[in-house]
Amino acid sequence: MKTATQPDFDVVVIGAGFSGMYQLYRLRELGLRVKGIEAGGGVGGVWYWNRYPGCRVDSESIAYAYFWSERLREEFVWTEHFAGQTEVLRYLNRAADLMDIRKDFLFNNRVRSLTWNDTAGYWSVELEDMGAVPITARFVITAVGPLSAVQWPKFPGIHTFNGETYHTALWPRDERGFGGMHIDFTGKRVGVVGTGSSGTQIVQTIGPVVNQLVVFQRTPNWCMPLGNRPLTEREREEQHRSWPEIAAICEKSVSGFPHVSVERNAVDVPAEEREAFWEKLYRAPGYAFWLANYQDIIVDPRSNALVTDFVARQIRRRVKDPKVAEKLIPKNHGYGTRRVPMEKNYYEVFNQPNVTLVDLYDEPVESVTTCGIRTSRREYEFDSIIYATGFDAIIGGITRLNITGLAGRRLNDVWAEGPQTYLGLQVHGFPNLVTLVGAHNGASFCNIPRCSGVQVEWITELFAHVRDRGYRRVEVTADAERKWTELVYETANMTLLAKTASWFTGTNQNVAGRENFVKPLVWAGGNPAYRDICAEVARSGYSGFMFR
Ligand code: NA7
Repeated sequence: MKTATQPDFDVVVIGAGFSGMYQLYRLRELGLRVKGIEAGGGVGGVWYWNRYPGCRVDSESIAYAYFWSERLREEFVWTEHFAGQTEVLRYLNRAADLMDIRKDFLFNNRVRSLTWNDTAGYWSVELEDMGAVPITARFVITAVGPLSAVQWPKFPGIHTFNGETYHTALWPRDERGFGGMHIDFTGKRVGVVGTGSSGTQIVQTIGPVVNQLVVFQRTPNWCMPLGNRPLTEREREEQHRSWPEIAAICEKSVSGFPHVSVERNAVDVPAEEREAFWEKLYRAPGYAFWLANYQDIIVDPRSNALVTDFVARQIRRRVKDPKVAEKLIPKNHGYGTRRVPMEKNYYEVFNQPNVTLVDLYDEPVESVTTCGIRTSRREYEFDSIIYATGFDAIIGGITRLNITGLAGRRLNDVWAEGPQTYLGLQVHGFPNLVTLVGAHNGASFCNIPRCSGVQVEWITELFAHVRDRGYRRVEVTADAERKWTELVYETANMTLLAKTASWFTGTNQNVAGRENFVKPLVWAGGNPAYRDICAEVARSGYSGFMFR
């Protein structure tokens, strides 16, 4: 029987995605009593839920993986340079087998609230499916990922539509495997709302088979060719042979991907040379154009204007109708300042006669009707509507946990003006709570499997420190939090990202009060710098942390 000061578990980890699974595994190895809670019916996190047609990773498969597991790297066969969702989820399931992790997770259960009990010195974790009895844990680690709080638009009448309604992030599952349920859109009239990464992938996938497609676009994005193709046996062998070099590039690159920027400024390069370089880069796979470009393209507005002009010309070249091309070209932000969706023939879909692009700035949605979507101009009738309207990114996954810390303070109130954290890992006044891949931390604007792995190791060291010294409580000082938050802003402000409305800066038209919010939610100072800072904090005996 548990006593008032003896919680059920040492640590509860919320989320069984890339980071949560590995974190739980490492803490279990330390000998801690651990429990995982996962809303989905299986492991995989974002790859469990997002099973829409065309869903695929935009990072090189081999580097979108657990770097720590040589065995997985050796045995898992990636079939494409950029794996599809089914393959990524299969990979994560194999990783779960190897870590023997499922036995420690409670699946199909969502956390309703987290409440700090200061007298007992532990967290009460209230679950949706556990009646009135919460479980208790000395520590809680949220590993909910930046993209888990699904959002729907607040269109009047959204529930009245008589046809089929889908959300990309809640796609029906095919219970026999790892993919989504096959839904035959052939010959159907389909509306897609949203043109982020998910919208782009779904539009290019179903565009060629539907009878009629209407794409409702609010903010256009600077989409880039992904350059995916099957991996040949020889390429696979080559990747394995050169793994140490690939890993070393990811280690030193700003973003944890196998792309490193060129140490020259675009403004200093002669126009002809620059143009030739960009032509070549535009055809290179993955994030090369974004991340292996000149070092100043998202720092110096003059360079950004040059690169933006180049990409706009590509869109004009690919889209036949100049009016449609202009609608697809972003006017309110430069290239690379928001997440760049990766595509294959996305722009060409708009050359098809059965595809219509609706610019929601010109023609806002008034309501969803029983037959389709009514805008300020007309009603569009559909058999199916697909919402690719994304997430309340970074903040939503954490605030939806309804966290109450010391003295009854709610995290949602503390963060009302934007997150405040120390290292993006802890919040003052919320003892023993760790936000893995949370706001302000180095893994959220990075190759998450790679960067979260580094963070998991750091947190594991912290827990070893706590265990070895018999501490029961870890919290951060207000001063450390203030300084870190300032540094996050300062660092991000050196880039154009910080000045652009996007999910990196918390802007969200669907959340009251965040419509015009533009504050950096991510550490934009690069992965190596973040790693060094964390290492230095550990070396100093965890400055900024208080232990008891
Ligand atoms: P994103 O990138 O957040 O895209 C969501 C899209 O939905 C985006 O185009 C939004 O336009 C649009 N949206 C959201 N709400 C509305 C409403 N109310 N009306 C019309 N349009 C709306 O989510 P994704 O799922 O595509 O991708 C998320 C991440 O996953 C991506 O960045 C990758 O890292 C992988 P807006 O831009 O807000 O004007």
